[in-house]
Amino acid sequence: DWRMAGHRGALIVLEGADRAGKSTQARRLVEALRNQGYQAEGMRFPERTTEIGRLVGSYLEKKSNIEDHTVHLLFSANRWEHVPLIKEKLKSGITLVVDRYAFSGVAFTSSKENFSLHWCKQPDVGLPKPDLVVFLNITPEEASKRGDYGTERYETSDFQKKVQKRYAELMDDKSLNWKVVDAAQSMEDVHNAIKQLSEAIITEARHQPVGKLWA
Ligand code: NYM
Ligand code: MG
Repeated sequence: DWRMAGHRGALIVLEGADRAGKSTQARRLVEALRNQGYQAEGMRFPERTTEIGRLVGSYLEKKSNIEDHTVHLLFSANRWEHVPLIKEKLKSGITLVVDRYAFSGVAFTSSKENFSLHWCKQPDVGLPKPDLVVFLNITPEEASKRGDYGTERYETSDFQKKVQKRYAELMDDKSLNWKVVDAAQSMEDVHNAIKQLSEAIITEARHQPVGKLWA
């Protein structure tokens, strides 16, 4: 069966501002793909359980302060430390559904004063390139209807508006397979849209080598 061993899995990333529904949709996608007979696993960044991840987690929870450039590099290092695992999984035929990736790294840091998009991208150059980046698009107004933001760093509507603009700039890069999904639709409709995009890319990616991001 074409879903079985011998082909690599696809690298699928979900991006979007806070409250767009990424984590819920990532979970549902993994579940749906498995039900269709694909091998699929979830992954998220930041992955707060490693040593680097704990530093980042405590920064986000405002339990520590880390200089802005430094924390940007730690977010990136948290992805790089997972690259051997990512490559291994893809090679063994597992499709990875990743909740945030380098695009979050760039969109968030470059929303701070005096950080260029160019500088922010550099540490992540060469990471495994996603076969598909789904952008869950939600306006700040719709996001605010979903209740208050949390209390972590960056969770204010002013900052989130800047983040949205940076994502828009990143989506101008046509070397990446960006797909925008309207996240204001029902959870079911969003899920079906993502599932359809994902199944198509799994078929397309299986005979192609994994690319290098921004390289
Ligand atoms: N974030 C996430 C960054 O600032 N840089 C990064 O590289 C990544 C992956 O962390 N507000 C920010 C975006 C989020 C926060 O994400 C934590 P989550 O998905 O709520 O755990
Ligand atoms: Mg969050």
